[in-house]
Amino acid sequence: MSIKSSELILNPDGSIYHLNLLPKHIADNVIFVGDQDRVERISNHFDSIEYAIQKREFKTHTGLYKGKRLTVISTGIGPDNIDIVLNELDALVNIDLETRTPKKELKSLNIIRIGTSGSLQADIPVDAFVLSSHGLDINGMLHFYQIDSISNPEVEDAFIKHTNWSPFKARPIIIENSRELQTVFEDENIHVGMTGTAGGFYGPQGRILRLPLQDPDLNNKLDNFSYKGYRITNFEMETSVIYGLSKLLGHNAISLNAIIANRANGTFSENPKQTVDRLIEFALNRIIEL
Ligand code: R1P
Repeated sequence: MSIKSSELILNPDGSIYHLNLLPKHIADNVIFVGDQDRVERISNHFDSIEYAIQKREFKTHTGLYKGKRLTVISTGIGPDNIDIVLNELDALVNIDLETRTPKKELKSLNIIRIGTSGSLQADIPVDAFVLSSHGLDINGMLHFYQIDSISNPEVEDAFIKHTNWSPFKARPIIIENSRELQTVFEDENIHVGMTGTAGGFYGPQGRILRLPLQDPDLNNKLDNFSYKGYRITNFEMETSVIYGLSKLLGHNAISLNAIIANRANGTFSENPKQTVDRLIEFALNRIIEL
């Protein structure tokens, strides 16, 4: 059965709706960044760029880095955009866009997020790097999918109990990274831990400007939660959904974050750009091992 044009939307040139890409435009190794301007900061390192396009916040450059074909794409901010980017990238490789039917042989992409994030631990300072062992999903988008195969009820129940999680908020989900990709990117200088993924920047991450919070103590509870040797290291807005949708769709994902704020001691990096540039260089040097 072919997928209807209201569900799999293609542009007049046959490209996928939001990303504006054809299957030939993407490499098997895909870097995700939040910020559109970070795309150039990565592709500036490329030997050559074969394709560049942007629609809304989704900017894509595909090219060669030290002879390896890479795509870098900006996702914009938040879990909702990851739903678009991952479903459309998967459609480009795993759905025949002409017959509108899923392919028999499915392809697995390697997806590497290079992001920015706030540390929740006093001993993970600004300008450090974190590799996410797990995504701790507290935003709820993944509940619209069948997630039994990727959730970890034992640790989720422990987290719900530890935080006295409100039943009015979506049930937290804890999803593992690609252990295979972790072996490529782990390094003695990189902290490894669970990354909390929130559906907003202020209230959902415990920031108070003028509005009171449902649970003002949540960040402290996150800070002192641990499970089987893992603790919650940092907060951002994409990792859990990248991990969740990648696992459901059969792709491998890893998330690397530059720590630009420390929420435990209230500090902010004096040179976040330089820190992100260091993480980009680190990640590119490891990506060529894939
Ligand atoms: C918020 O300022 C944004 O920055 C972080 C958060 O996850 C969110 O997307 O990541 P990026 O710098 O990759 O966008």
